Amino acid sequence: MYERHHLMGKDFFRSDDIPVKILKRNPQPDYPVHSHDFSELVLILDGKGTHFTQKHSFQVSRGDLFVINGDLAHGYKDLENLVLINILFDLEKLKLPDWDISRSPGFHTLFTIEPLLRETSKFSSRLKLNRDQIRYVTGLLDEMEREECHKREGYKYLTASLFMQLIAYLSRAYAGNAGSDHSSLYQLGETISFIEQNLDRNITIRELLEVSHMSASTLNRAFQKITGTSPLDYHLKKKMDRACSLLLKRDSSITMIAYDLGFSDSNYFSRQFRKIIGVTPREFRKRS
Ligand code: RM4
Ligand code: NI
Repeated sequence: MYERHHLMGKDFFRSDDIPVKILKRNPQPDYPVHSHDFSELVLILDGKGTHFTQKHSFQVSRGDLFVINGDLAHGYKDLENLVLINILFDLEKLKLPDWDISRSPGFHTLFTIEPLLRETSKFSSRLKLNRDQIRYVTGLLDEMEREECHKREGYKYLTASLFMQLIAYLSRAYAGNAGSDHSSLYQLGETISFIEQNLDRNITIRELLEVSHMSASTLNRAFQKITGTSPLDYHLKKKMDRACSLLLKRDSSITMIAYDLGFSDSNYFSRQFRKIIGVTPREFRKRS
């Protein structure tokens, strides 16, 4: 058995620096199972080998791109000249603006769904970049490395924007590359993006089954694993998150906010809000 170890962000990102770092492994040596308190985006450039988690392993080769969420234990073995680039990052510390990325199915697939379902063999697929995509992505990564090296004025700001560019590009690539083998993951991404785009009304489980192309039990199980709740509860939770940000803006009444989120009865909205957030919308607004 390997000894398990935990890598710490503070050993890779300086405290006054931006929590994004490019690490080239040429070659990547066999590496025992470990976890991190940061996440890792991996692009395989050359060679081959086995990437493994505690329950599962898969062969990697050029063009494979996947995200390892911090607490997932993983490692590499049986490597033959494996060359890869790691992008270490900490999304919580980065605090990037959301804008429209949460509407992108590819984004959800790559950054939430895949990392969480990687342990389930049914969902073992991942994004594979083609030659042009690899060229584009390595170009962005080279630029990020140069910024880090020279640390010229505004380099943190620029690095954050390059990283956002990378995320958006890969999210799009997921849509374009979604072949049959990873379509079930991507369909889950589409389902989450459908939910995000329909916070202004009620949706039915039937609609979700249509978007996901899954049976009710598969969809439910996958959702439990990804979000810890059922799809409809997740929708409600997202509505309430939006309600919170609308309440903070203070430019519309509680009744208006209820209507904007598809509630025809603002008392019912307030009760649901309280059930999920713990206080009524009025109290929430008063306290903040
Ligand atoms: C290792 C390997 C690990 C990564 C560390 C930082 O060589 O690629 O996955 O977490 O580097
Ligand atoms: Ni790692």
